[in-house]
Amino acid sequence: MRIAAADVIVTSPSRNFVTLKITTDDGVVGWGDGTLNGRELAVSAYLAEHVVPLLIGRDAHAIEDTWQFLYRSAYWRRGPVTMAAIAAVDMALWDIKAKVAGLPLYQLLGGASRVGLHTYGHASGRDLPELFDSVRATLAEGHRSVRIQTAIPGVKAVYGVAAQAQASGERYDYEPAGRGPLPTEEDWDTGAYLRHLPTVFEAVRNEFGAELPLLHDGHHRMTPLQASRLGRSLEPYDLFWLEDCTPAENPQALEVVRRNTITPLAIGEVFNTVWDFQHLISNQLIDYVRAASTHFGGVSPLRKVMDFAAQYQIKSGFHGPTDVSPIGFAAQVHVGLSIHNFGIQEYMLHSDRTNRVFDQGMTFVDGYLHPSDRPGLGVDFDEQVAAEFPYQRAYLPFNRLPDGTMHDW
Ligand code: GCO
Ligand code: MG
Repeated sequence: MRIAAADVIVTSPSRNFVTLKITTDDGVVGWGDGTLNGRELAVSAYLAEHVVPLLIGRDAHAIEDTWQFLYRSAYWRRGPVTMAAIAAVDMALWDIKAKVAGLPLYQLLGGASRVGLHTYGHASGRDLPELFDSVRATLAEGHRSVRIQTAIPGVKAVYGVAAQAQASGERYDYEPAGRGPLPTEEDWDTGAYLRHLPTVFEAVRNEFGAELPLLHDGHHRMTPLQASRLGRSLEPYDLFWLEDCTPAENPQALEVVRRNTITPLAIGEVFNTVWDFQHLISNQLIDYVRAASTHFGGVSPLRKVMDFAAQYQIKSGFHGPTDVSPIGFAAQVHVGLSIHNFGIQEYMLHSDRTNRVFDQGMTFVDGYLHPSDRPGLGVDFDEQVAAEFPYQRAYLPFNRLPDGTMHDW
C-alpha cells in the first residue's frame, strides 16, 4: 500500500488548525494534526513544500521508517515546526494502519489498560465567587479534577482567566490567542502572584473540601527560587500538580524546585522530543509528562517517552488545550488508554463550529474519556465545511513587567 497523495488543509472554524490528509493508492484516507498556535502557516509550508513531495510513493505501512526518515534526513532536527509536521504524518499513517486493520488505534498500541481516561477541566475567575462558579461548572461538565487559575490584584490580564481574556478583545474557545494583526500585550507581577495564589487555594479547599484534585499552571514565569517558594506555600492544599513553574528551556531549574518542595511537578507542553525530557525523567525531577502528540512528533514518540517515564514511576498528563485539533487530541487519547502509566488528561472542549469540521467519535461519560471504537483515530474531517472557514491571522499574547521589561508569557 503506497501513499498516493498528501494534502495540507488550513481551516479556522473557531481557531486555526493545520490538517494533513494522506490518501493511499487503494483509497484509504488518514488524518494528521500539525497545528502550532500562532505559527500555523510555517507548519503548513514545511509540509507542503518539503514533506509532501517525499511522501508520494512511500509504503504507507512503514510508519517508523518514515518517521526516522523525516527526522534524520532533514539534518536540522527538532524544533516545534519540524516536529509538528512530522507529527501530522505520523498520526495520519497510524490512522491509515488502524483503518486497514479495522481496529481503533488503541488496539494496535496494546489494547485498553482502563475503561477510560480521567480528565481535568479548567476553572478560572476574576474573584472567588466567579472562580467557585467556574469550578462547579467544570465539575458539571463531568471532570473529576480541576485546574485553578485566578486573577491577581493589580494585574490587568492574567493567563488562563477566561472572563478577563474575553473582556479584553476577541478570544476564542477560552484560549488566550487573539485573532488580529498584532499580539495583545499583557502585564505581570510575580511578587503579587506569589502572595495571592495560596490564599485562593485555601479558599477553594475550604469551599470544595480535601478530596477534589486541584491543579495549577505557572506558565513558565518563575525563577527556581520563586517556584520553590510557591510549591512550598501550596503544600497545605495538596495539589495534584504544579505545571510549568519555570521556563522550559532550563531543566536544571527543576533540580532547585525539587529540592525545596514536595508539590508534584508537571512540564513539557512546549517540548518537542524525548531529549527535552531526558534529564528531567532520568533524574526524577518531574511527576507528569505534559507532551502533546501534535507538538512531539506524533503517536510513535509519545509512546516511547511514556515507556521511558514508566521506569521512573512518572505518568502522563498530555497537553490538551483547544489548540491541539480533535485529530491530535484523539491520537493522544488512544495512547493514554493503552499505556500503563497514564496519569490524567487535560480536556478542553472544542467549539461547536470546530466540531462541524471535525466529526469526533470520542465520548465523555461518567468522567471517562474514550476515543471510540471507530477504526483508526476515530475523527473524520469535512473538507467542504473546512473551506467555509479560511485562515485568520492569530497571535498569542506577550507579557511586560510594570517597568516595561519583556517577560515570559
Ligand atoms: C495549557 C496550556 C495552554 C497554552 C496554549 C498556548 O496548559 O493548556 O498552557 O493553555 O497556553 O496551548 O497555545
Ligand atoms: Mg500549560
